[in-house]
Amino acid sequence: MSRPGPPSRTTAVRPGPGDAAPAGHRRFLIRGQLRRPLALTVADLRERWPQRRAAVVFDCATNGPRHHTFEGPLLREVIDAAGPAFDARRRKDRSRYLLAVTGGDGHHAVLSWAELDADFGDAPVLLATAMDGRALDEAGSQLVVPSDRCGARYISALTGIWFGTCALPELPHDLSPGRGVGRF
Ligand SMILES: Nc1nc2c(c(=O)[nH]1)N[C@H]1C(S)=C(S)[C@@H](COP(=O)(O)O)O[C@H]1N2
Ligand SMILES: [Mo]
Repeated sequence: MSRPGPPSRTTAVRPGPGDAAPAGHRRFLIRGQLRRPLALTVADLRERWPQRRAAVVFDCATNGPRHHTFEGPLLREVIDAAGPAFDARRRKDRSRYLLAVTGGDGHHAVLSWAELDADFGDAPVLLATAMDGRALDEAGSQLVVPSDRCGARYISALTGIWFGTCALPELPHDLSPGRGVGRF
């Protein structure tokens, strides 16, 4: 005998991007000023790009030093596949772009494209597919910034990367000495 009752929450709640997918099939989104935004699983990161390895040490104010070995593609190559909106032939144009990287708990941090770009900082920043030999399909990808001494940008359980430029705040018209300095 069926009992009347409230509809099950699973039919009433609309899942957010990837929420309903089983762990390991969750996608994180690469969006922003891109010609081909991407929704990727950790398996996609492993299969579609060459894998690099980085042995890193990073430090946390509360936890002390951490030693890990990560594998995964270069973030630069993944963003390249998404078709950045800049003029690739012009270094000055490339130098204006930012990436905001977000974890599942809301922790986020920014990188500049120039940190990654081979003509500027050339940092081998990875989107990890494995940590210390264990696949990250269940946990989610992790940002790896080998040149960072602090752990804050080793963002785990990635849910998204935004790529683009920021509009500068408008400058006041009056820039005479002593006027407005410190307010812009
Ligand atoms: N998603 C997420 N990633 C994060 C953080 C966080 O709060 N959320 N904290 C960062 C900081 S401040 C440090 S020091 C390292 C700590 O890494 P551990 O947990 O492996 O020691 O994770 C980084 N990645
Ligand atoms: Mo930290």
